[in-house]
Amino acid sequence: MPEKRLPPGQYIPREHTPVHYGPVPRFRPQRWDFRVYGATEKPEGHRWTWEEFSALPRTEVVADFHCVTRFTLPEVRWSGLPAAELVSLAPPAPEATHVMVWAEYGYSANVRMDDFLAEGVLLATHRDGAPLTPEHGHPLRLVLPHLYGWKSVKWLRAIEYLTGDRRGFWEERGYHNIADPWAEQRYSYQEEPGQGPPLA
Ligand SMILES: Nc1nc2c(c(=O)[nH]1)N[C@H]1C(S)=C(S)[C@@H](COP(=O)(O)O)O[C@H]1N2
Ligand SMILES: [Mo]
Repeated sequence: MPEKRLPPGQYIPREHTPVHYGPVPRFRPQRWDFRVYGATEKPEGHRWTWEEFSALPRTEVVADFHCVTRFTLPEVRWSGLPAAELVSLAPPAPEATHVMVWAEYGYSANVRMDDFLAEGVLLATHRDGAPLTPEHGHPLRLVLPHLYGWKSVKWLRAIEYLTGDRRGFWEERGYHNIADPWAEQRYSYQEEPGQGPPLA
């Protein structure tokens, strides 16, 4: 088999263990909703119940998944609603430049609108053909395969359109604002001019 290229500093682990900060939330379908708010075209924003959200169209994406702790999971198969479809169902105001992705318990990650609209970005309900397990984000998570994994927010509850950038949970705690694994954008100090990737 030809060797596939990995982003710099990454390796393929023997096992996969879930990675997250804090406990796994319990899914309560009656209470769950998904919202799009902030700089939306429609001032009142958008809201879906679990039943409504489950009826939205699904697409499959197969992509490598890169965690900043240096492991890469090869060829994970996700299915869900493409983020670009969500944006057409819930259009942003023309001034929107970024999105804040919100999870249960206040975890968040910021992304540029162009990264959110990129090909392969999904609001995923399934992984490798089965519904997400609780540890991997059930019932809904974002998947942004072209950025480090901390931006692939599990237990997704809302998208907030922003008219300017604001840092999310890890971006405020020393991690890079953009998080491109191919450019090895791991830490926030690399955003300073003249700071390259960290030494191994
Ligand atoms: N809500 C939430 N989402 C999260 C995290 C988290 O702590 N909370 N951790 C992130 C990190 S660092 C990674 S690498 C991936 C891991 O996804 P997995 O556990 O399904 O492999 O989830 C991301 N999504
Ligand atoms: Mo991660």
